[in-house]
Amino acid sequence: MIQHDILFNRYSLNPILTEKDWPYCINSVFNAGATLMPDGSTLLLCRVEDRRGLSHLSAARSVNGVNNWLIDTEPSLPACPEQYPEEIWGIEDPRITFVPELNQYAVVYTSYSRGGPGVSLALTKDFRTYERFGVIMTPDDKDAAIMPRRINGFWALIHRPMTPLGAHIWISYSPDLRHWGSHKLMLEARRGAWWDANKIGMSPPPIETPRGWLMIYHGVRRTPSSSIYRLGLALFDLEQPEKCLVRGDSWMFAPEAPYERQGDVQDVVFPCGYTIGPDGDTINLYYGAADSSIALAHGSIRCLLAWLDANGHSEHAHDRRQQRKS
Ligand code: BMA
Repeated sequence: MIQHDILFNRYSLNPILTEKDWPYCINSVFNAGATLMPDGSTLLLCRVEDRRGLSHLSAARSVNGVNNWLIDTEPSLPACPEQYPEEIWGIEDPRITFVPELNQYAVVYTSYSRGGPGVSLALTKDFRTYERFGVIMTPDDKDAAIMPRRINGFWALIHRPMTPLGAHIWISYSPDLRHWGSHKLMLEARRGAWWDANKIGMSPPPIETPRGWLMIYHGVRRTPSSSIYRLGLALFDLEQPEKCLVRGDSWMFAPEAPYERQGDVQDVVFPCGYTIGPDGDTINLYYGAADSSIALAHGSIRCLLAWLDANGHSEHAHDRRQQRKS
């Protein structure tokens, strides 16, 4: 039997953070944004769901990014519905991008409004105080991150608006991080029986490589009993990121371990962040498991690109094959 490639190796002591680690009473912790701090330590900005069902964000810090987490004793980014009514039902799923031009971290998160989930932005230097920008993409929209540098003079935001025809990944541009336009479709959900049919979304922010922006995205397969959240790969042009260069056919990471298969929401792996090791190649991927805990898996940028070469197609080639089949 031919084995499938293993691109991410799970840390043997997963999950690395659960509700039991929390210094205050919560329901669950999952879907954390991640970044390296200037002192080399790892910061996770965790989605923490309280026992009303509403989420806020709290930081957990670790010297080695694996254990001995120092966790905020109170929410570091609570929802603030008095000032931002769109946060009435909490804030979720942060993606962190360090932006050298601003010398700040851009945190893009889902704000859960009465009108559905929208995309909000805050800037921070230290994950203790934040400058909030409020909603930058109206509902129904989520799975968003700012790119770390301007593209042709404009800031770029990757996001996932819902449309009646499906949930696809878009990119939008802004001169000032507040006004967004030039919306472009970046990656479409496939259709039919595919693992990533109908609903996809960017997972962590894209990784800049010499060959292009490498994106880990999730595909949601609806089944008669529930949904399965799996991960795939795509590569985009460095200066024209809406242009997909290669997209993998099969998924490359999926719920398999018990803590990914069972929890508040079964069969979910949902990474919102990663850090890159000192070798410039190792990816430490932090992912929410079954909406109940945070787990860690290790991969290699070089191996992901080689896998894409062997298992991917240019979107145009894919269209041609689909046309031939139909
Ligand atoms: C998605 C997001 C994630 C969640 C996942 C599985 O739509 O809301 O926060 O982890 O569903 O429930």
